[in-house]
Amino acid sequence: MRLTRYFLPTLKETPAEAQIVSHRYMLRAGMVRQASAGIYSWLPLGYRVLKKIEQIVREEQDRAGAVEMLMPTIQSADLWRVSGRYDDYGKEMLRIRDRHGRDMLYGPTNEELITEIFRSSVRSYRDLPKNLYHIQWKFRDEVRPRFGIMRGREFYMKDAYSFTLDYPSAVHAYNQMFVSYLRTFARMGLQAIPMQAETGPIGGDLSHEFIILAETGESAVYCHKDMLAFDIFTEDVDYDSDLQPIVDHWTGLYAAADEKHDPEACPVPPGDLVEARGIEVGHIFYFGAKYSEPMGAVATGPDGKEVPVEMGSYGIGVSRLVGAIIEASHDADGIIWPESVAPFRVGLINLRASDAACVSVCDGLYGQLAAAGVECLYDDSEDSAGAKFARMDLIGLPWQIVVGPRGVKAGTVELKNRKTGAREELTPESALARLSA
Ligand code: 5CA
Repeated sequence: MRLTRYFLPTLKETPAEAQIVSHRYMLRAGMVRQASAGIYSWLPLGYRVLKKIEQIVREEQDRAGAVEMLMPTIQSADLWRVSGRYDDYGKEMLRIRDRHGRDMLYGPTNEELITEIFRSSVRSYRDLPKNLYHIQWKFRDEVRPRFGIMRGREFYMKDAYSFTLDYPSAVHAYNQMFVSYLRTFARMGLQAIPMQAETGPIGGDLSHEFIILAETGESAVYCHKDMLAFDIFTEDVDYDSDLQPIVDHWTGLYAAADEKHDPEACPVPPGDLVEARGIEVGHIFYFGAKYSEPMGAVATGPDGKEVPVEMGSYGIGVSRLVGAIIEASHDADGIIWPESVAPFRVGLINLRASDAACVSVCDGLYGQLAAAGVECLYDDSEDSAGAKFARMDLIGLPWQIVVGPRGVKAGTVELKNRKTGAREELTPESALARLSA
């Protein structure tokens, strides 16, 4: 993509309303623009990152055996009356009345709707287990939307719902999501710590939040210090095998989110307890028959008896992850994207857009990178060298290729690694070979 054709409205000044670094950099890097409180437009650069994260989430859900579908954002209030949550959800739910006077709502989550779909189609244990998910916008009328997309009112979530016949298979479905979450966050370069959690309006009695430690995190969290030294989880897993040993390993040491932490009952000696702040990027729940019972979602078991199905739900904050990754990976100059979610892999800077030799080298590299399938943002603008360097550092692409008149004369370009800052002079061909590898 040529910068002169792109839309990258970067800001020089730090917007006054942004209190945390991810919000500041997302605004400055032209990734999002606030439409109204807690509601954002995703500008091209931010949208590319959102899509990359979404794709990793999708691949790992699919790998774990979940099946993708899409439910609407607007739901009928009727189903929520049956589950009892139409009243329970309170002011966080955005309620809408259609032209016929029917009560509708903008979905804050989808337990009711998926249970309704399930109950009308599945009758027998032979159709179980199932795990259905979608990646869809949600709306929660948060009292205090803040920190940009981190706590939005409209936000993008992956939510999966498992249906099983009995408790052991429900635990297996829970474990599948637990393990897939470890892999999902690891692929984004994040160390996510599973912590015991309260279930709030979703309900149930088994629940873990996946937390990224960050000073700016909204949640106070507590964990055994040895958890911080766990290697991030990248193993290839057979999701049909017994996953309990992996889950036991990750839940063997104490880790709890604020509402679940009881200082009196905490088993960790004070010297070993880390008190920190964290960002909740995922939350998984097992809630048995909480929805299937009142909504009549039943299946017949091998013994011919009808029972309400066992359910769990599993959320990932896809849009929140964009901010969480920035909180975990940045420096004073800007964002440092992990390769897996970077909006482009390479930023190609032409230091002298008016110089025919520089243009020729850049155009050549740009064409060859495209041919090799390497995503490249090509700064072909007339801006000053300083402005170009600052912008490229701010938007945080993993690699920069800098092409200037002096190097071009000597037959070289400069390759810079955004994360380490390491720079190397090499021929355009070698730079290309390195990035295409
Ligand atoms: N139905 C369940 C699981 S699918 C559910 O809704 N869980 S949740 O309430 O915990 O939300 C799932 C994830 O969405 C959270 O872990 C968080 O990462 C993200 N999330 C929740 N509220 C917001 C918000 N206001 N802004 C951005 N992300 C949010």
